[in-house]
Amino acid sequence: PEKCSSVTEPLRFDCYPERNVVVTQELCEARGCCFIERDQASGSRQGVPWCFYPPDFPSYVLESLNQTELGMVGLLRRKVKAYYPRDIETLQLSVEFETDTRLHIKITDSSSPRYEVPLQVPRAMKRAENPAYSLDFSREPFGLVLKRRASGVVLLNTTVAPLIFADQFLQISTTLPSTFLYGLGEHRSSFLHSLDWNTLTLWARDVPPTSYNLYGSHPFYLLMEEGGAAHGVFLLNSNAMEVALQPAPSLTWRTIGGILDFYIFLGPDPNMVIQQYQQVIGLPAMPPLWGLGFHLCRWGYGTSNETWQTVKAMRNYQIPQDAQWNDIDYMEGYRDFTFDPQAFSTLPQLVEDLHKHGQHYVMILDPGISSTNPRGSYWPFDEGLRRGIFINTTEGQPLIGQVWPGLTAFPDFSNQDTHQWWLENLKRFHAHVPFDGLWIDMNEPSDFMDGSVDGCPAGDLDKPPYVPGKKGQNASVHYNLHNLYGLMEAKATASALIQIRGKRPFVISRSTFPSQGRYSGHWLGDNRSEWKDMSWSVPGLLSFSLFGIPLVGADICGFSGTTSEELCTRWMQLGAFYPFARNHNTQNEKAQDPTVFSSEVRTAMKEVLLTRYTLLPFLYTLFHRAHLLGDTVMRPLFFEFPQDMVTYSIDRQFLWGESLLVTPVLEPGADSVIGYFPRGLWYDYYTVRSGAYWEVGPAPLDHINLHIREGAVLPTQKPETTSGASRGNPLRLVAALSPNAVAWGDLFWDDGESLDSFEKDNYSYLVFNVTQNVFTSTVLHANVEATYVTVDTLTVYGVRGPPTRVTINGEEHPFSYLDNQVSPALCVLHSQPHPCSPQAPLAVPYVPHSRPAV
Ligand code: MIG
Repeated sequence: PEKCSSVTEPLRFDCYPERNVVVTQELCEARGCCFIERDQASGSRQGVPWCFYPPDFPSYVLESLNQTELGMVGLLRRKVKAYYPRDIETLQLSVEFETDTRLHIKITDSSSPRYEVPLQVPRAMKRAENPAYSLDFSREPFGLVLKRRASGVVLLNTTVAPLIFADQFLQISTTLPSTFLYGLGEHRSSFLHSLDWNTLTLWARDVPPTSYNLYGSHPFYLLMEEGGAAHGVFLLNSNAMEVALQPAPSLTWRTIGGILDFYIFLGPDPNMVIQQYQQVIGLPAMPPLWGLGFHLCRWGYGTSNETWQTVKAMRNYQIPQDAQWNDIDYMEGYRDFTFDPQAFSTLPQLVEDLHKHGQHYVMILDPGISSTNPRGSYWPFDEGLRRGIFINTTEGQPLIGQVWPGLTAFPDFSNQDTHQWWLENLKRFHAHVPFDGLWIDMNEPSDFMDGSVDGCPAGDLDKPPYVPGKKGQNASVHYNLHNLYGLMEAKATASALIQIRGKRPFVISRSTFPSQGRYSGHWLGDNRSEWKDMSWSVPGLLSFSLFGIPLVGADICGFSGTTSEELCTRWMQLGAFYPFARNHNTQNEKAQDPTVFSSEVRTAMKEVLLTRYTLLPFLYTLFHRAHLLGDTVMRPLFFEFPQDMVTYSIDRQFLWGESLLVTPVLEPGADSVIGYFPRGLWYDYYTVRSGAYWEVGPAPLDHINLHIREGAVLPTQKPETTSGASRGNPLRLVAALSPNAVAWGDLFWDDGESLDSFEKDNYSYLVFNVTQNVFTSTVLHANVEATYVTVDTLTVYGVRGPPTRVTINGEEHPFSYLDNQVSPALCVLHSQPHPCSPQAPLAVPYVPHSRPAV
């Protein structure tokens, strides 16, 4: 019919998304939809749905809309049922104008409560006074149209397809103002998503990174509007879901439970969108300084002594290492809270030795608790059973699945009693093996069985009417909570670490959900030792910057498969700039830690780790800014250059903060690398050279290209082989002048590990400024006891011609001049108003400490 052919292909919204069904005209029309087969001859594209909604498909009608204190509340009614079971007839729409840049839209059953994600989100107290957005409604069919006031750009328009709200199928579609869409994890994909009929599933699963859904679930996207403004949309929903992208451009959210609970963030720049998102989900924890050092791990250290040998070899070659890890090998029979009394008999001594050398120990824990031990021989299970803290089947018995130790029960981390039980287990183990951090794996949760020993019970939770696209698992009895498992386990684990060690917790989790950054970092899971896997890590990690989890890394040199010397060298160079830097390997593969390679390669690896350690004060300060403000640490280029659309698709380079550009080699056999240098001056980190636009830089095997952006002052430090030793060294400040000779930078510094040092005022914060040939260091906050720090050099990049003289606090000083760099020999400067500061401290308010435009 006419009404069907009038819908252009990009605007055909799928009325029959079910897989494993051959959609016939009959099936399609039974749903009241249009059926038009793909006509290849006419150039129709792959992915265009054959069965789609006609414009008059029955949807909800907005029956009433009333003002409330914070916004409005409306009633939606559906007169004609849609085609999924238990369609909900009347819905409540609530809109809250929470802040000028944040809008909250919630749609739920108006008569009975439904499952909502148990996440504490801040509530607004009063209605936004001057919102950056305007919202219009369509009554029949119901729809929302959201605009950015300043530009008139339509950010959302949900009138393009019907709203469906059945008990186990909720769907809403919208147009998008551009195709520059990011986020929606966890997937392996380019940073910029394809909108070419691309459907992404969000359901936590234990599968090696492929193009399907992975370990975590992040229903959040960031979109760059043409013109440089950005907005973000968060659907607070933890059920299995799909997001269907199509070239209109448009997007469909399709979830199988919960409610539709949206937060929309108006930025207007991408940094602000991510800050605003984190104001809702929570700001990330400040990691301990040692967590930013280099970590070494592998699956398959046969013994504690073998592990120890590696640590000793690293020390022997003076290669930086802050933490040694153990995988499941250390356990006895893969049981949590045990260690193998033979193979790992010296584990306590190893940990003691690490501590003696200022190093740390991190071990793995899996959630599955072995359930087959004789009574009385395994306290974690016996006690868990006694306290009733395991996830139960519908019959009320602990659900038994299978993981590494064999049959296992799964702790229910949505129960506070489970947190207490987890803490007690960790405490008991810590008394023998005083670990410092925890690695929580398999917490999707992963189960080697399909369901449980009893299979999957019948019923709507295990056989929902609609199953989002995924391979392998069926939705289980924890239908609503599944995607939250990693988050809840991380919360219990971080809290236990605080109670046991009294210091900042360090937790790395495989499964994640929004607000995870408050409790843990993340690694990208089981990649392969292949070049393409190395390049996938960059977009993978950048996505987690959007998700508010700044402490992220990928297995350096690759997990499965066999690495090569060249790949591992390049990967160590890239990995030295992962916010969380860990080399990890699978079992039965050759060792790939830096000590096993030729001296040339070993030296290259050592050098780049020393560069990381040199930059630790800068990196640490970026983490403070993430913790305080929600800034990103590993940052996409377009965050700094939102007007430059070339940057929108760049995911082979990234920044640390706003000013250090990393251009890794991601290909074999390279001796140069091409990078994009957005407008402005970029100074080569090693040799002072300015760049502009696409440029080829030399990249011999022992070299990674790093550039400092004009206008930055980087606090660096002479490196040692542990962060604890480095942090005692004086600072070396590097100022990279802009063409008008100004620069700015800052330093957050504290003891590196005590809890809430910022919140408790036990830190120092310094701001560095260069203007009119004067470098000024200003102490905005000082806690000398916690943070004694001195400066021994200042290097200024970009000085035109040798200066006639350099004075420090009015006194002439000797200096060196080379290649437009001036390095005066500096006096000592303390973390309090100090003699090197030639001017009185500037009256700069402490919060927010953002960088002035240069
Ligand atoms: O089923 O503990 O992603 O890093 O080495 C595999 C063994 C379980 C998966 C993790 C990987 C770890 C491995 N684990």
